[in-house]
Amino acid sequence: MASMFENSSILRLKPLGGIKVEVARQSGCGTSGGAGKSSCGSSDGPADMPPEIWEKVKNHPCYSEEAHHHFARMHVAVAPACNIQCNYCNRKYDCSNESRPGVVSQKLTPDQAVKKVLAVASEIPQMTVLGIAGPGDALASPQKTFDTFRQLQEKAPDIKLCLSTNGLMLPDYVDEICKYNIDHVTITINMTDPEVGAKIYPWIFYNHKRFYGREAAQILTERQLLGLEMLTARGVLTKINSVLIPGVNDQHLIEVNKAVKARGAFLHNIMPLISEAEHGTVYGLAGQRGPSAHELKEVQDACMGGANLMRHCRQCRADAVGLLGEDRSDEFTLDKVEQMDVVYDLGKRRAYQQKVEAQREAQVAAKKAALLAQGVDDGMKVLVAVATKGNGKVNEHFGHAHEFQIYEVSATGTAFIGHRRVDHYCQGGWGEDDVLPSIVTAINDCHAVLIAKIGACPRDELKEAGIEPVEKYAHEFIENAALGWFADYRERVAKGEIVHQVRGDAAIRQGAYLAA
Ligand code: CLF
Ligand code: SF4
Repeated sequence: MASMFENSSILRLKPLGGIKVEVARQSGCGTSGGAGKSSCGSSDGPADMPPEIWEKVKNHPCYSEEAHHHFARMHVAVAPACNIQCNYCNRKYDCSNESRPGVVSQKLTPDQAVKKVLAVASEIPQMTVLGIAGPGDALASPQKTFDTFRQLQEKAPDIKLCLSTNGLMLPDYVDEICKYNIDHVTITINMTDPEVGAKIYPWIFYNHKRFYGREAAQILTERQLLGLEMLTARGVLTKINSVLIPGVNDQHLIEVNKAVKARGAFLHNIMPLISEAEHGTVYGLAGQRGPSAHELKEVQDACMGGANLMRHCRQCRADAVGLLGEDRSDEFTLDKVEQMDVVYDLGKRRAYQQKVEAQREAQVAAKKAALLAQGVDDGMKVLVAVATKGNGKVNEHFGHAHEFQIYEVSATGTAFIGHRRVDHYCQGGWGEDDVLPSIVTAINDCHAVLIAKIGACPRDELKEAGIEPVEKYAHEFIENAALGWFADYRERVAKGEIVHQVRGDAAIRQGAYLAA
């Protein structure tokens, strides 16, 4: 057998450049690196990216922050095998309540997967993206993966196809990816330095041989970066997922961000390590901790100005169905799908998408009007927490929220900066008092919480903690509501009715919650 280096792509890295790299660089939503531009998905849409790129991302809930309020994705678990070992992965562990990559309840054949996708598409017109993200690696089971994509391209041509891979086999399948119009590919890249990689990957299986430690990491990083370059050259949008592992790759991810930007990555999604002993992973058993939200934000902020950052990832299961942050996979188990009367109604799906378009236009107009009302920018910036159940509106009751979305607001605009998961306060008719302090802690760096409704008890407790509960903007668009509240807040400060206080990030520093 030829040596690894003869066979590998290591020595064949082509120089960067080419028209597609240029497109990606220009197009990213937010290359400016300012706080308001860090996350993909400006609702301004085509104004800040070429129309052909907007067309690809506008209905993709992961590639557009704004789209994730309106559109759903689903994953089908057709790819059980993997060709590398990550120290944070254990696919044997399964729990239907667990939400993290690699976890699934049912593995599917391509035919079963296609049936399920059509069933979901007929029930959920907002499902616009089908992803294959495991539970192993999509390209370690290429026949199953591409058979699924091939069938779907024929039977559901309006659904965007999305693939997630560790990148080891990516260079070998770029042609196949393009053949099936897979417009979006995610590569998990946790390092570009094999010394760091050796602490994350004990082994890889490549060219019929197992490689260990530094050598394994060297092959992996070179294959990943080559695959990224090849996709960029073919005009496929790529997102890089990186798992932030404190003490292992936290500082190094800044280098990773630069390396992937240089190769045309569209987005960089830095996610916190999920690590618990009961998951049975190497890291979990060794006591390797995940990052606090503050540590995560610090690394994300340090990457500003590089590849555009995604901050709204919910670290989905490999069989997730629904809007990001919700999981409706229970409604579409195989036995339920078998009983369903599936009608793939393209007209119904298009009508939903047109409705969203109209809503988006209204949302942009409302935001513009709210910005005009802000007056001079005096540099004041605050965070607000928002309870929403979708459609980009403040439309969730405080007690029903299982997460709060956090927006930074200033006179120049709003920026989504993350979400905070919480336990439900409302337990079917009564409030769970034990839960309230943890919710207050989770959002205690915010000046206000915008909700559709709130009861007297949590209202008082929030006020006591200096967080203003605001129902006034119920069912309004989030950005409009946040800007409206902010204008009112500044006016009260200007009139001397209240004193503006800079709220600290004590909760974040305590690591009281994670961003995902
Ligand atoms: Fe799935 Fe991934 Fe496609 Fe999205 S998820 S394959 S790009 S359709 Fe999205 Fe889920 Fe985060 Fe992935 S929220 S884990 S980034
Ligand atoms: Fe697990 Fe994915 Fe890593 Fe494979 S590449 S070991 S499936 S996390």
